[in-house]
Amino acid sequence: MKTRTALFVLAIASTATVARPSGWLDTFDTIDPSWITDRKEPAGFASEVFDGDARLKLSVVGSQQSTSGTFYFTEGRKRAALISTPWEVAGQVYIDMDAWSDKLVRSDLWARTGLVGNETDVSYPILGFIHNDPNDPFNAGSTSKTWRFRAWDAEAGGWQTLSPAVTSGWHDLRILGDGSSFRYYLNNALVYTDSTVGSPVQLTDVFVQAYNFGGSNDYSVYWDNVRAQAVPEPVTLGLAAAALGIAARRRRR
Ligand SMILES: [Ca+2]
Ligand SMILES: [Ca+2]
Repeated sequence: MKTRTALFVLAIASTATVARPSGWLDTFDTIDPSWITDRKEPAGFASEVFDGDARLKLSVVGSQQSTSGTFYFTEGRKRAALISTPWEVAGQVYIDMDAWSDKLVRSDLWARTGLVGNETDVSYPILGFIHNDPNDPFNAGSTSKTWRFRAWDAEAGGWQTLSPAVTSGWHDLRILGDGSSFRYYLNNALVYTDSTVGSPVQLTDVFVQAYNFGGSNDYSVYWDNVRAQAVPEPVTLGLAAAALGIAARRRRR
């Protein structure tokens, strides 16, 4: 009877894991209509074959820079992803340091946590890269431009420059929200932990954004395999393990 009780607990725990929303993975074979403009529509948000596969090509045209203020210099789209904690937002971005050596470039993967339609306690975890001169950010001709990976932590003062050096090629970006922190991973290595994440921390949206520096500074960035998904709940797994342990002990008696 007690073994049955333990197995029942296990069944409940397993069900809880399975019943969590599974999220989505976007391979950009086409552009899903769920992607909607955020801040300002970029010059291009299209599916294009690049490096052997269909990718998202996000294009910015300097002459189309917004006249409504710097807030709208950020251009891109967002897609809803309603997933309770713990969640994971990830994607791959291609960086071409040679092609962009004379360009100002910035593109990021964003997440939004909080309640839908309510900005109270909202957080925007962001992971991306930039190429510009931090002391002369809109000057493409500056000889002091640098490449940086960055994470956004509002409570820590904004952009945090990450230690890994930028290299050309594909990079895996991942943000993990576990309820008490946002953990940032670059190419599967933990590079930043934000422990001031507010509450609630339910994931609501995922964004792919670029920045319009104006002038004649046009560029396109390729993204692929952008995804939002629930990750296994450690507490639930712990419950399941405990139930298994109880069942095993009962059987031994
Ligand atoms: Ca693809
Ligand atoms: Ca924070």
